[in-house]
Amino acid sequence: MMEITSVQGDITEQAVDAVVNAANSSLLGGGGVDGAIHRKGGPEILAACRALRASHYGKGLATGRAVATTAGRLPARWVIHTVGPRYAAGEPGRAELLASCYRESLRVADELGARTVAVPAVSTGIYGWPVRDAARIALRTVQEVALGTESQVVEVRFVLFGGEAFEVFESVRRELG
Ligand code: AR6
Repeated sequence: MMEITSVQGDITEQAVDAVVNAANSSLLGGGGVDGAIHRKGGPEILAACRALRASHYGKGLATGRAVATTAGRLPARWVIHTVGPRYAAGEPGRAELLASCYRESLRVADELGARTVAVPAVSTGIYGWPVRDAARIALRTVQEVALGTESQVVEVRFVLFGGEAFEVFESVRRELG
């Protein structure tokens, strides 16, 4: 049984098996969640990302995909890096890519044997996706995964940075039932 929960807080402080990072295709760091994860997790994460680039992702990680590294000094054991799409109104293909971020991240989590996973609101910061729309896509997708697979993951915890984003997620949760 996969439970979907949500909290307001900082994803780098979550005591879970894996945290999902809203990365970019370079995997070499950035601002927002990505910056916070690398800052708090320390250089081991960047070293692992560089190694992944050298071994498997010479051209970078494609949008909608996910890949795991160590979590360095974070309380979590793994960071699952995913690349969200930049928002562009009227391009439905991008919603599918955003959904793919959650599906792929949870698939990787299951492969790792993670039981608890913290996820941010991918694409809703620097990539500009409106929170309510992104929340609908994120929650629907995770609900589908929860119903459709035999995953070892028992908790998917949405971690919303601000009170406003948290309230929007809660209202979408009520809306979706
Ligand atoms: N914990 C939880 N949520 C956070 C945290 C945190 N510590 N910090 C920010 N957020 P963003 P994106 C929220 O910009 O839109 C980077 O440069 C934030 O309020 O982190 O997918 C990457 O390298 C927002 O709601 O990710 C990429 O280049 C959400 O996390 C680009 O940004 C996502 O915001 C990715 O942009």
